[in-house]
Amino acid sequence: MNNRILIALAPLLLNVACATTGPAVTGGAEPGTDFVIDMQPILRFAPTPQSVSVGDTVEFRNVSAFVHTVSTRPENPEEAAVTALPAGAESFDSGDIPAGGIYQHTFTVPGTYKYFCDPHHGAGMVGTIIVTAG
Ligand SMILES: [Cu+2]
Repeated sequence: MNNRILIALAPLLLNVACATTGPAVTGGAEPGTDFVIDMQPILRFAPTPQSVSVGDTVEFRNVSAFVHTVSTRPENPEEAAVTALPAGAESFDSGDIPAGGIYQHTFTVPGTYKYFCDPHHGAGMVGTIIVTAG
């Protein structure tokens, strides 16, 4: 799969003293990143919705002090309401992303994706990505 998790521990360790504002993910996006979506301290993904093209890689960056996830779980009735995947697209789930960590996903099937943060979707932390062909 194209999913990969890159845990950046350095920003986490460097920002323990300013946890009230959350550590900033420092530096630029990883090579090959086409779009960046932040996981914000106010429990929101931004920007959302985000339009991308087939083959684009999105880097989700946890710029907050909380653990977040980037999840799709159509098989779970409770979470199906905050999940949408185009026909033929496989679900994806980052697992826990610590403060300062990132998660990347490459979108290979066009259509509309709705994803959520596992601990915070009840607070409205949901997002939409629209993938257009070519
Ligand atoms: Cu969250």
